[in-house]
Amino acid sequence: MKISVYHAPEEFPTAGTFDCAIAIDVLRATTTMCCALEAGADSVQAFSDLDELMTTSEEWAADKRVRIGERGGKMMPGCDLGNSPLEVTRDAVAGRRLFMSTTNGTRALNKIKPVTMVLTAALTNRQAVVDFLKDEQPGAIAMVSSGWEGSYSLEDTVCAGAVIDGLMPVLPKDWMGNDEAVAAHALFVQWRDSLDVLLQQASHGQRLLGLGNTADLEFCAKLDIVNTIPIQREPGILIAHARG
Ligand code: 3SL
Repeated sequence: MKISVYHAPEEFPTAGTFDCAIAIDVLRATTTMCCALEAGADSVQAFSDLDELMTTSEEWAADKRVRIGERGGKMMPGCDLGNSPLEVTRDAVAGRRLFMSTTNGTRALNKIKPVTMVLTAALTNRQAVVDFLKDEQPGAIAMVSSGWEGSYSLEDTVCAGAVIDGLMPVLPKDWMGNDEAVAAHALFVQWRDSLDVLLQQASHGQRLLGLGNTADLEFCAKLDIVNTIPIQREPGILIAHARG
């Protein structure tokens, strides 16, 4: 395995050849996705564009869909839920498709969707992702942070580092695909015991705290509490892969 980390979707090289690409948006899209699929959602369909989300989801019966729309941390009009992992309960999502558009997370997914193997990671499902990669042994892996509107985010980078740390015992000596991957691992090693504090200090953490999302932040900082990995079944549509 050779691992590269990209700090924003815009940095993902279109010409690169990867066997596996992983979208990361700890605050909060990829945390919400793994929680929703673990709670029994049928699938997640990701959209960059909200109008497209509305049009496509119209084709589904109202009791078979959940519309999740977020911009700037706030729920968008016409949607059923914002982007909180605490709201995707069994009652709210079981058996339904989530139609989801968020500021950065769904953009990252859109960017990597041509890759053969696409999954999403968060701190909450980190160990499940590590176990999956150990089983599948993809050669070249790209971890793509969602960042914030094209720029770096601490929480996504520390999550990439957490996945690398879990894989470390099985990685070859030349596992580092770029310098960002080495830096992501160092960030996780430094903060592994205080991920909640790191998320509170991160700029998007501050933004969410300002909007009153303290409980979401606490939840998103928890390591290895979700066993489900969202995995792409067809471009833009993710289903659950449960850890065996
Ligand atoms: O940027 C995103 O995709 C969102 O996850 C942002 S928020 O946490 O819902 O504000």
